[in-house]
Amino acid sequence: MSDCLFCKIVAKEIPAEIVYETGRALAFRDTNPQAPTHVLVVPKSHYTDAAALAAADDGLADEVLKTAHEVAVLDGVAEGGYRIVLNTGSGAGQTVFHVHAHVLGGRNLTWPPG
Ligand code: DGP
Repeated sequence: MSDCLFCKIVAKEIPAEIVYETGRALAFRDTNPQAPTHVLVVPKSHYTDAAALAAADDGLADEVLKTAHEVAVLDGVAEGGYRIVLNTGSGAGQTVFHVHAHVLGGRNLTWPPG
């Protein structure tokens, strides 16, 4: 999508600190980090939200999830515990409508989130 921020990051039209990449997923650091590790994992193709990604039913959601776990391992937060968050819809705080998994770790994460 031409006007999508994360599509532009995938296309390298907008810079981002990329930490990991697979054939169909890209991981880059969030510009407004909420934890020492705060990385966003996106499918390289455009899906609006988690529901649309799940409906694609082609293994892409699985690849995004596995990439999120790999990011936690690479950033050294997997053993201490980390969180994967997919805000889905504006009512849940989604502000960028290209599905993305937040990978958060490196501090004590409380529950429930606000
Ligand atoms: P959400 O609220 O779940 O839609 O999360 C969107 C996240 O995207 C938010 O944590 C901030 C991050 N973000 C917004 N603009 C940019 C950007 O231009 N680059 C990067 N790396 N992250 C961004």
